[in-house]
Amino acid sequence: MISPIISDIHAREILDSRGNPTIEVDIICEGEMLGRASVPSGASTGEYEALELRDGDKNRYNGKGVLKSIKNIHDIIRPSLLGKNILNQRENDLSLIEQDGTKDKSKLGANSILGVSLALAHSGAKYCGLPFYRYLGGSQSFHMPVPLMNIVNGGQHSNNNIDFQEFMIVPHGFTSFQEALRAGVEIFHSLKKLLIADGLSTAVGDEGGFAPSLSSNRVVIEMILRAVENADYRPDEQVSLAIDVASSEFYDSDRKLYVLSGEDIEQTSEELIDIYVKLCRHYPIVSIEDGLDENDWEGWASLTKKLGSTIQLVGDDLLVTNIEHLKRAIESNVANAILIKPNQIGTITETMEAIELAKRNSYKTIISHRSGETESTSISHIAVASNAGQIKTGSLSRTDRLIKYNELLRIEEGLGSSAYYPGKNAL
Ligand code: 2PG
Ligand code: MG
Repeated sequence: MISPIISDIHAREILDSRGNPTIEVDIICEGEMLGRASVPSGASTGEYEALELRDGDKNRYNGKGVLKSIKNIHDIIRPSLLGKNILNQRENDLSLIEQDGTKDKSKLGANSILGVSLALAHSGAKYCGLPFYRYLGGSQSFHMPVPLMNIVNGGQHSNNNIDFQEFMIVPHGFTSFQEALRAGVEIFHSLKKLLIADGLSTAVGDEGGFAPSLSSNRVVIEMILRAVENADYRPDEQVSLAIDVASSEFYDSDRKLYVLSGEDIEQTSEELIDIYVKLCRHYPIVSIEDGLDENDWEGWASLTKKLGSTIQLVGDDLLVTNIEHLKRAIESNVANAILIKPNQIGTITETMEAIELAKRNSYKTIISHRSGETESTSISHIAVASNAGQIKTGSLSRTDRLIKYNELLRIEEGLGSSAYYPGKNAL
């Protein structure tokens, strides 16, 4: 039997779904590669996310190379972990955090650290002969996540004129993940037919959702609801809607105004909140993410007061998977759900801590991909391991997105009769 002692660590530069370089790390024990992991990358990143280290050398990959990050892994992280036990995940993660020593992991790069942390976790699972979710979560991991599927892409993820970044369908009225996924796929194809009938583009954006030029956010919502009905599903009862506004991308912080250029309007926080209240009154919206800017805590408190008891209000750029930000939100009654992105914080240990803190305080948890993804299925496993309840991993096209759904199908099959699809209870 192989020993769980690290004998080598090897990192390489690979490419993500947008064709940008990213990190992949192998953990080697006794000459055998036990665990491999890669790191995703965001486009609409939060100001307070841990730092993604890139080379800045314009002669390679437009400055986006990650050779510095790889050098940090080989020269600094590798020597410190050689001889350590892969099973001591927390201890190893804490030593990485300590070695970096900065608040935002800017010395070694959060991408370097996460690559190693995740690869260690994968090697632990392999060593124990367990599926990754089982190794991470233990015997009581059995909740399949409700998917928030981003079928229309706007904002930073496309070149169209839609201000809100993501329009998602939430298939909650089903008894298994498999059936929920099928509904999502059928609605996606039904939407495609509507777009074609209206002479609109069916080209897709970064997360595999359609990116047509439509005149307003309302028009997008109405079209999606028609697609739901045409696919023979009942809006609200079976399938609801979720939106990621990603409003920091269009917030003018000097003038304290949200500039919705697609709709040609400028709104204060309160005016934008009013728009959300009206949208929620008219449409079956169950979740709004980053409805206000990451620094607009006053606006967020007001938004939470107005809508927090009826829908899910998700902090992504606002909370950046960081327990310090989450604690502030809990203390000031801001948001009621957190988006969990491992690369916003940099280790698997801190990721699990953020989920834990959220749950203890009745905040909902949504495990999330990034708009730039790899063939990794880690987040599918993290979602089940933590019984998170929800996952956000894009649309129903493009393998970088579907690979996560396909892995969830396998996990559900593996769980057999113990699998539980929480549906609305997860929201
Ligand atoms: C988001 C994400 C993922 P990005 O804003 O929630 O959908 O986008 O990875 O570009 O930050
Ligand atoms: Mg977001």
